[in-house]
Amino acid sequence: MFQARLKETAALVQAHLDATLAPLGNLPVHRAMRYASAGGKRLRAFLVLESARLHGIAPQNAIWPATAIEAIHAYSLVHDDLPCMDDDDLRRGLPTVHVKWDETTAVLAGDALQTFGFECLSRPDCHPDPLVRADLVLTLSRAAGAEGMVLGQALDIAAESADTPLTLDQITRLQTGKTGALIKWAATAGPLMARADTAPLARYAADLGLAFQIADDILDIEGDAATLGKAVRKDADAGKATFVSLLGLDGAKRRAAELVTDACDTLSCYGDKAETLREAARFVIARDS
Ligand code: GRG
Repeated sequence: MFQARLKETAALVQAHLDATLAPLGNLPVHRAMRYASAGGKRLRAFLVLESARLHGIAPQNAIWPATAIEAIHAYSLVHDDLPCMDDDDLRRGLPTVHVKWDETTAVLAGDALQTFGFECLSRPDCHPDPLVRADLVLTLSRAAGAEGMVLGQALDIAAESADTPLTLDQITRLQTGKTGALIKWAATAGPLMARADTAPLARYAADLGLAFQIADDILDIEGDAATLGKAVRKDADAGKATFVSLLGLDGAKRRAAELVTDACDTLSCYGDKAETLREAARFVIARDS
């Protein structure tokens, strides 16, 4: 069920991105936006659509926050790949934007994908109630910004030149921002749109986000570069503290499995209706890309 829903999500989001980005021109920045927002697993969009489905939100409304979160995620990857950040040549199996075009185009395409994400949330088609739209914008701004993803990225960059490796608590705080904040927003988009309690899905997503990052650290060691579509062993070779370096490979796998069990238990209030989200949590630590 989960694999089918994820595939369905990928097709829906791609079609929606194609339609909404088509009216833009054909300058390098526009082509780079289309290029950078194509592909990927679409896990964050899936979380939006599934949490919306759980709360009875119509798919034609939920597709807007699903597209928004994938645009913001794409911007973060384009900027993360820049030479001044993680300096990567390969993303989703293809040359990164600054390699295919140049750094200026990559910075601008990332900037424009970010503003496009917020535009998606602000459009009346996203939700009939302007207060709900404003709340979606407010919460995603916080998740993506200086208290969320950008904070996580800044802590990660600061750690590279620190004298001592980060502790487990520090890595957890860093990753809660860097990877976790967007995942949490995606999973709570449904209750936000329905003006319902976000707490159960926020707890589920906090565990899921950490499990996702631990799985990413494990894939950096055990994964295959061709399957992942990006370089591997970058963290290990740079001597960076990760969940694997701190917990060991087996310890990291055990911790990820515990987090997934906790994430699934948190959804008990939704009963069987949340089974696809439970499957998603199990997928996050079993994935090979
Ligand atoms: C530049 C402000 C700024 C932030 C960048 C998210 C991020 C912060 C950097 C990405 C670096 C990275 C590889 C982090 C590991 C976790 C992660 C976000 C992996 C990529 O997400 P997936 O696996 O990618 O969902 P796809 O391609 O499937 O969308």
